[in-house]
Amino acid sequence: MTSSSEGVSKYIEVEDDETLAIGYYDDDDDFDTFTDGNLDCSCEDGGGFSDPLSGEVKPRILLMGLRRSGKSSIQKVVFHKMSPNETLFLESTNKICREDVSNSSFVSFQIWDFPGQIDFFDPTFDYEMIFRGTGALIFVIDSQDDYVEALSRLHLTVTRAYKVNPEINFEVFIHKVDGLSDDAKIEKQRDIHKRANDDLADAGLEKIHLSLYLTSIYDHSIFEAFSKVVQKLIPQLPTLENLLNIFISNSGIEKAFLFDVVSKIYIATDSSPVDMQTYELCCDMIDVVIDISCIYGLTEEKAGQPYDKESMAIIHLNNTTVMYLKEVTKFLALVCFLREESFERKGLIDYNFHCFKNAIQEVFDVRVKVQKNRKLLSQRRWSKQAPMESLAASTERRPIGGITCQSTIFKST
Ligand SMILES: Nc1nc2c(ncn2[C@@H]2O[C@H](COP(=O)(O)OP(=O)(O)O)[C@@H](O)[C@H]2O)c(=O)[nH]1
Ligand SMILES: [Mg+2]
Repeated sequence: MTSSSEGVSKYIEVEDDETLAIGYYDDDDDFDTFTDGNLDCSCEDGGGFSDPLSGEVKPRILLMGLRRSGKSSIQKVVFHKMSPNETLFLESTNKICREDVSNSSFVSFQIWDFPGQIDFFDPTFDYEMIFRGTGALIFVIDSQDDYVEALSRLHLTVTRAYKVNPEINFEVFIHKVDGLSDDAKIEKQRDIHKRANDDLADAGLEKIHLSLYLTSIYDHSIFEAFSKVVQKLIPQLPTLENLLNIFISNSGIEKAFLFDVVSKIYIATDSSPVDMQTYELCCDMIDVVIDISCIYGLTEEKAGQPYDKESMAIIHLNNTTVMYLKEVTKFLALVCFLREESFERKGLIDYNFHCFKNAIQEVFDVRVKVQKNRKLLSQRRWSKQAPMESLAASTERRPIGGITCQSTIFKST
């Protein structure tokens, strides 16, 4: 193990950005969620579009597109562990399915699965209300089908949504690409991108940015695409990336991912590029850990979780690379790639990991502080009796300002 005296100490600052933190998380998502939260994946039908009075809702991710394009399959495969083949038997969706996904402190949103398409001219359908609280709109296009109608629907949906809420991230999944050759995939993506952008330009809306992804439920592409969509909704993403960068550069690690174990969405990675193979290996490693743990780790007498504080795994690949998985929180895992010679300094890596974990905790603490402060403000705002002076006083007592992780010292050799 490398002694701390040789180490280069680094202090990192975690800035709390109040404006970014606002509006993304539910009020009742408190510290418990970080340590002892429960997976909440209840499904309900389309009623209850209205936001709670507090105005604080999880960001919405809308799944839209023509019928049979694969929307429900995507949701079932990513969030319900349905096997891709089982989606063949999915019944068509006839009402909006709303689902809360609160796997961890950083992965918290609602997914709305739409039946076919919205009829924007139906007066009983309040699409303005839906778009107002939306963080991301995923438009699914079946790449194995003729996509002319899908493109005109995409244009209509995006332009309507943009008028209501210009902050929405527009994500286009060119889906079911499993049947296409690599060349055909690239060509389809280019063609759809060009046509969709031309349509927007004709309408004078070239400032709308569409992000395109090639996806299929039969490989990891759908998880990777969803990871990118979710990351855009995590206000703390730059801080998490920064922490990962510092962690890997001081530990001799080549690549690190912070994974939400339940959904296999990676919520952050360091700033080096991600290649699909590495991501797939991480997903496989998580599956191995959970499967082995479920089969051999749990006993009937001793109830427990397949993933807990003790969870860790080391896999030596035949190309002198080591994969190292460690538990960060009940729902998050860090998966690292490093060379065998770097892994000899495991003590240093573990020490730095300990610092990294503490820093994540501090980022979360700030978020909780911001939320509590906002909850207080919101309660006061709604209470007519509350005098303005006491509101100001309470804000002063509970400042939202940034914190400095002075305790976080990463070491390197
Ligand atoms: N080949 C292929 N088929 C898919 C994929 N995703 C979904 N499907 C199939 O597409 C059909 C329609 O899916 P569904 O989720 O019901 O579509 P929805 O109407 O948009 O919700 C089902 O038979 C799925 O098995 C994919 O990635 N590849
Ligand atoms: Mg459906």
